[in-house]
This record gives sequence, C-alpha cells and structure tokens, in this order.
Amino acid sequence: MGEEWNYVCLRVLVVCVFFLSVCVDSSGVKHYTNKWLVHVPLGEVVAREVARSNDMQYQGPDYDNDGFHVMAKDDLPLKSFDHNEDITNRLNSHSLVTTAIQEAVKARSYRGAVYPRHVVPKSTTTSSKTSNSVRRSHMSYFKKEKMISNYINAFNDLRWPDMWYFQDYRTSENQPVVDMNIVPVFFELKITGQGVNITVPDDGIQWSHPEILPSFKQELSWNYILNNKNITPSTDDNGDIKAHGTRCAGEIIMQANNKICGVGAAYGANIGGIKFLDETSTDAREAKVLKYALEYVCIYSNSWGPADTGTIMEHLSDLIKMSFTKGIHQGRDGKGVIYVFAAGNGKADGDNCACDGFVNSIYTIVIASCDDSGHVTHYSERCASIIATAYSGAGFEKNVLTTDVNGQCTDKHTGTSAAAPLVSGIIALALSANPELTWRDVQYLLVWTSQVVPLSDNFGWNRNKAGFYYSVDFGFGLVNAYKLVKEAQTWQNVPEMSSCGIRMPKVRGFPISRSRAVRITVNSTGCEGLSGEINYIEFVQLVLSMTYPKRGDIQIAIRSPLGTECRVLDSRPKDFNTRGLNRWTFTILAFWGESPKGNFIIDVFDTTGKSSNTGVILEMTLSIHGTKDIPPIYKNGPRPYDEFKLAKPGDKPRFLHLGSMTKAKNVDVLRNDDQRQQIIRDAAHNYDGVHMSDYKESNKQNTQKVNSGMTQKTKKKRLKTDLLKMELDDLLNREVSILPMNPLVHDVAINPVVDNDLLSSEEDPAVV
Ligand SMILES: [Ca+2]
Ligand SMILES: [Ca+2]
Repeated sequence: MGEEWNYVCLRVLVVCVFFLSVCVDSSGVKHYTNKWLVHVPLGEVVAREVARSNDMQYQGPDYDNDGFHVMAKDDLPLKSFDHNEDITNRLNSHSLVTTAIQEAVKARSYRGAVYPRHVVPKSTTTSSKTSNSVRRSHMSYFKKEKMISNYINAFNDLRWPDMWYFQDYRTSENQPVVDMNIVPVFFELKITGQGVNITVPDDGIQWSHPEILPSFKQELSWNYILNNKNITPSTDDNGDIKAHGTRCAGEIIMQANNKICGVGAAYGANIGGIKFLDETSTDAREAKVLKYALEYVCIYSNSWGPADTGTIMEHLSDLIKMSFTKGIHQGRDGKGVIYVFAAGNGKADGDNCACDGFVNSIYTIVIASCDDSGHVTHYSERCASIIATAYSGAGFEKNVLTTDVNGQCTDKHTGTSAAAPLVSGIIALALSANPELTWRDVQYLLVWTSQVVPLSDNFGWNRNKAGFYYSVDFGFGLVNAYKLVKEAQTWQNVPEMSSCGIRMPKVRGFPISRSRAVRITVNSTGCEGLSGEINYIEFVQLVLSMTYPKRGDIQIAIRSPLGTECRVLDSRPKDFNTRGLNRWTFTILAFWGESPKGNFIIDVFDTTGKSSNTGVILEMTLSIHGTKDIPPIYKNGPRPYDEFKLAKPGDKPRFLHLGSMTKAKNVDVLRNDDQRQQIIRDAAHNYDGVHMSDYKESNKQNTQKVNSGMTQKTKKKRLKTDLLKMELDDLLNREVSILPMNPLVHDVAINPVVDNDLLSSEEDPAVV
C-alpha cells in the first residue's frame, strides 16, 4: 500500500478515535469484500471468459440485477480496507464490460434515533415588538390554556388524540392551518389511499401487529438478508426486537376505528416491508431493494441512508442509479415509482444532506422535519435538494405516534425517519385520488401545495423569481395533505422533461484558497434551439471536482440567471477528508419554475478553514432539468400562498410547542442566553458516536463514561473534541444565510467559455 493509503488509514483511525463514530472511510465504506459485480450484457458465457482472463472465479449471474455477474478474487481476504482499484480499473477497461463495482459493506443509519432536544432556535429566545394581523391571531390562539382539537372525535382509536400533527386546534377558520391537514382528505374527499401499494425498506416489519396485519401484503415484502419472505425483525445486541421498520410502517398504515393505537396517513392503502437493513448494507443489496416488486409497488418509503457522521460523502453507485432509472421508467406502468427519502439527522454533527448521494438524485423526494412548534429540529439536515417538510419530534417534546413491536403503540418515534413516512402516506392519498400522476407530477404537487405559514417563524425563506418560496431547511414548506390531494384530483400532467448540459472547460486549474474564493459566471441559453431546450427549470445539478486539503471547509453558493440565491453546501467541521471532491453532484431545487437563460453565478469559498488551505478546480458542469413547454398549472399565474409574514431577527416567536401549553414553567423559551449556550454544549457533547441506539440508553452510557474518570490522554482528546464542539456550536446557532455572495468573495469573476453541447444527464441518459 502506498503512502497515500497509509495516510488515509491514519485519518480513518483518527476520526474513529476522536469522534467514536461508526468506523467508516469518508466514502461510507466499512470494508471491501473480495467480490466484484460486473455488468456483462452479452451473458454468462462471455462473463465467464471475462472472469477467466482476469484470473477471477466466476460465481454466477446476479439474477435480481439484470446483466450483472458476480466474480470473486479468492486469493484476497474476505474483508479488507484495500479497495483494489487496479482490479476494478482492469475490469472496467475490458471491451465487453459496461461497468464493474467492487462489493463494499457500507455503514447505514436509521433516520430515527435522535437525542432529546435541548436546543432552542435563535428566533424563540429573542424578543421584539413586531406584530401583524396573522401574528395576533396566532398568539391569541396559542395563549389559550387548554386547546381542543376540532377532530378529537374523528376516530375511536385510543391514542388518536395524541396524534397532534393530524389535529386542528384552530378556534376560527380565519386562522392558518398548522397541522398536516389530513383529516378533511379522509372525510370530505373520502380518500384513504385505497389501491396504492407502499413498501418500507428497513429492518423488517412486525406484520402480525393488529394495526398492520389487515393491510399487509406479502407480495410487497422480501427479506434480502436471508433471501426469503420472512420479514420479521431480528433482535439487536441487547436482545430487543428491532422496531424501526415497524414504527415507520405504522405511521402509514395504522387501521382506523379499531379502538387501538392511532390512524395511519394512508390507512386504506396496502403495505409491505423489505428487510435489508442490518446496520450495514451493500450496493448490490440496495439496488435490489429499490426495484423490488416493481410491478406492484407505487411508493418506496425510505427512512435510512449513509451514516450521518458529517464525515462521509457517498456517491450513488451505478447499480443504484440503474435501479432508480428502472423504477422511474418502468414502475407504475411507466409513470414512475415514488422514492421518498428522509433528509438525514446529522445536523448536530455538522452533516449536510448535500453530501448524501441518495438525497442528490432527482428521483428521490427528500423530506426534512420540523417540531411541534414549526421550528426546524436540531437534527434535521439542511440542503438544496429538500423538497418538503413534515412534522416529527425531538425526544422530550411531542413525537410521532405509531405502532411498536410486540403489538405495542409508541409516541416516541422521532427523526426525519418519522417525517418521511407521513409524506409517503400523503403521496399515497394523492395517487389514490389520481392514479395518472407521474413521478414528476408528484414533485410539482409538493412544490405547488406545501405551506410556508406553519414554518414562517424560521429564517432563511427566499422567494424565487417564479414565485416559489424555498428554504434549504424545509424545501417548499410543510406538506398539506388536503391541498395536495385536492390539487391532484384535477391535475394535468406536466410536459415532457428536457435536460440541458453546460460544460465549463476553462475552469480547470482555477485556484481557490482560504483567502481567495472562486466566482464562476457561466452563461446559459437553456439549450435554446436544441432538443434539450428548457424554459422552466425543475432541477439544477452542479457537478464539481476540485482538490482541497480539508473537504469539510468547502462551501458553495449559486445564483440563478434571474437573481435567486441559494446556499448549496455548508462547511462540515468533522469532514477532514483530504481528497477534495470527485465529480460530486449537488442538486438544487431553489430555482424551480424559473427560466435558465442568462448567467448562473457559482461561488466556491472557504470561510472556516486554515489560512494555508489551498486547492484547484478540476471540473465543473451544470445540468439543468425542466420543461420546454409551460406546465399547465403555471398558465394561471404564480402559485398562490396563504397570508403570512416571515420572521425577522429579533421577532418574538409566534408558534410555541404544544407541550408548553400545559407545562409553561419548564419551557425552553424561558431560559436566558447563557443557559441556552450551556445546553447546546451539553447536547453537542452527547451526540458523539451514537447513531443506532435509543437516546435513553445513550444518555445512560454517556453518564457512565463521564463517571468512569478520564485519563490524561482522554482529556487531551476531549480538549480537541471540545474545540470541535465550539465549531458545532457556531453551526447550531448560525442563522441561515442564503448566500454570502459578497463580501466573502475576494476574487474577480471569470467568464469561462460556455459549451452548450448536450450533456447526458447525470442520472437519466434516456432523457437526452
Ligand atoms: Ca388504530
Ligand atoms: Ca446525512
């Protein structure tokens, strides 16, 4: 192994020791196997020959992954940190091989385990005198001592009153809706998800639970760990049955009016589960999962992903991309299956969902979470690929009610894990209302109907020039089931998708450092006159390769031709990777509906790193996806919004926690600034190294760790960790600044030659 690899190993070790994180490398790999998945379209005879000529053992076709064959290198160890790039390269250069992937075991996190929230958003701790009519109505409503839901008698299920996110506490119809507005879909529109098949890829489902059993479908279910149909969850190291999948499924499917537990978001739909999550996974396994039972499944509800350590950037492998493409082109009779993904829970670890390959796919619907007061949760990651938000909990406060293993019911489900299934259920209602919706129609519906009002206490909202409000914390807003389904009923399909690529060959070699930011101005015609012509943007994808001594110091912002600004990447204090970015794709939804004609301005900068930081841009391209023709919904003018006023720094909070209504003496809002800082520090300390376990257990362990005393060495480590915590404190407290365009940019703009030749889309070669 070369010196560089030794250095990487040392890095991995350092990261593991200091942060007690899941021990993985910076691309998410725990270890490599001695097997390769090799795509040989000409079949088994040719594949055998490819294996033989590479001195490998042919192990047979991978039946679930079309055209792939398994080849092993028996003289290599079964587990290794060495990625044997030479073998992969040799296979890839073979004329009869499309692509070869070394099978790696990757770390996977549930999006459900978070610590109790101690952190209060800045806006709730400051005061001011601002007021307006909307605000007054909120305050008067929230000042009521005892609130009664308008839907309290809607169902007879025992814990229905605890499902606060489906309740409507308004005392007057003039007040804005601040729940997910789902009950009117059940009763007024009479839609409950009938005919829609949803599967939950996770750690299995206790399907015999009385809240799940009546809607459970075996054909939507498979166990990819043992390759059989038994999806009953396994036990964890403590002998407890794994509950995550059962909890996520319950949110969608809990039976209505059976007097037990609660009511699912699409209780009339069908549910299945794919058991594959074993705290680790492989590309081959996930590729199968994401196209399993494609002839039946409408929605894959995913509350898992790469570990949220803030140290990983995991590309989607070709295998996964091929599954997504297949699901989108062949699923739902060509209308495309719906892939819902949780945004990630790593915010307190400095993670950013722009560094998650699944999140950056245009095919995934990425859901962030807010708490019961409509504030961003302390764990929900931020990025420009988030499309919408759902309620979730944060531990101490109101959480999500759902089924639990052993036939139980729990009100402790949290994380973006709890937010995503609510949206999967609501999308099922829309598909039930209008089965003709395509995967893109569903995205448009979320863009068109998600609400800013319940989230308007947060900073960082920005209205784009097509009239859509967008926030990198929340996407286009809180999902509103009634508005979405109502719109779906009369929705006209959006026009065909176009993709337009812009190369920037002259940016190669452009230097960037701590003191010199790069600003790149690139002219776009929107591929006018070409087959990829776009007049209405959906997604903009920035593909970037660059060198940099600490990857976590790279920050990126972008401005659209019409002047809308968007932060693409925040710094990630824990990411010490030294290799920069290698064709990383960032996906940006903030310019939805705008015209792509004019200058895009891209800033790459570093405001947090060492003064010695220096790197160069190696490659940059923009891919724009959208439509040439006007989507029918745009013809009547910009999207209407309910009245709201966005919070400004210094505003008093308008939305309080539901829990605080009855326990006013203990509300976080009462704490002073010093107390708040201490709480944040304590909370940040507790986040170390825990991803899969329940927060109570983790707190216990942390207490034991502290009580067991520290050696001198531990103290030193702690000091370093504390320094990092200070950076994290900054991160947690930082207001969302949309774009630091000036004054952080120290360099002059460059104007590279623009090559508007069509690029094939990153993910969808079939489009162009
Ligand atoms: Ca029930
Ligand atoms: Ca993440």
